[in-house]
Amino acid sequence: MKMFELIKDQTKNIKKIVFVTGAGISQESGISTFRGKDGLWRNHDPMKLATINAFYDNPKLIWEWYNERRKNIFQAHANQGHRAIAELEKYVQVVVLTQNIDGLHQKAGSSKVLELHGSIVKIKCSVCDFKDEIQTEISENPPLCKCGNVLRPDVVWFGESLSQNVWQKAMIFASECDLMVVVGTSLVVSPANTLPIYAQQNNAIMIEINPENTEMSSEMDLVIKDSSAVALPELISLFQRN
Ligand code: BJW
Ligand code: ZN
Repeated sequence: MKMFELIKDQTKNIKKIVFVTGAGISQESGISTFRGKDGLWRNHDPMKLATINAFYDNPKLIWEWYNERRKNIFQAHANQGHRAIAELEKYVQVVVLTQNIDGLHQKAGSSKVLELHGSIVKIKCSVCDFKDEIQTEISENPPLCKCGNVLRPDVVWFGESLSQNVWQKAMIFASECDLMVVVGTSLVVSPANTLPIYAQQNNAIMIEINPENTEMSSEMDLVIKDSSAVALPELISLFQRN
């Protein structure tokens, strides 16, 4: 691909790469994105479902949404995009900062993945400290904790803080990288959408892979307006030739 030639000469100097990924990277694995035309779930706006108030109002509805997503995610396979990122670890230091809860980067073999918004396999009590990981379907709806209160997905909803431990590390990785590749995210949700700013402050090379423009597109050194399953293997091949 012609556009990648622009950074080809610079790949030798790149030691640390950070990928910031969002729902778009898993779109080609059959997992819906949040915004845009395929973002609706049974006429519900995911942006209204992904809140703690929606959960307290109707835990059964929210669990129905997550149960359908669990089923779909558990049978999904990593795609060429996830696999290309995992492959790149053979050549250079790679960290993945993902907003996705689907675990597909890990399935593809990436070893350093920080899950900013939690994970589909994790559940926790809405009241006590109970936490668990469940790799199967959950039949009870809503599932209850031993303490009698409702269990919830251990994911980060609007108005909730990210795990401070995960976020601290994410900021550090972002501010120390030489190249940041922002893939398949609309960059509308904070604080994840501030990660490119930390990389810019370190004068990192900035690349975006997204068929659509985002608010950060004009700040990028290179914008690849293509799907991630097509663009990522091309990008990674530049490092393999070194
Ligand atoms: C392709 C492709 C292909 C397609 N190849 N690309 C007012 C009130 C309260 C809070 C706020 C407020 N104003 C701002 C806030 C903060 C709020 C926020 O940012 N809101 C904005 C919407 C305005 N953020 C938070 O609340 C965060 N917490 C926080 O800030 O704590 C401090 C705080 C405390 C108290 C009050 C206020 C602040 C938490 C955010 C949690 C987000 N959670 C979710 C759900 C996670 C669990 C789950 O998955 O169910 O995270 S929402 C949803 O959005 C999910 C995603 O990770 C996240 C980002 O979406 P993403 O990944 O970018 O997906 P899309 O669909 O938006 O974009 C897909 C992209 O892919 C598109 O660009 C396509 O073009 C592209 N694409 N196909 C490549 N094949
Ligand atoms: Zn409990």
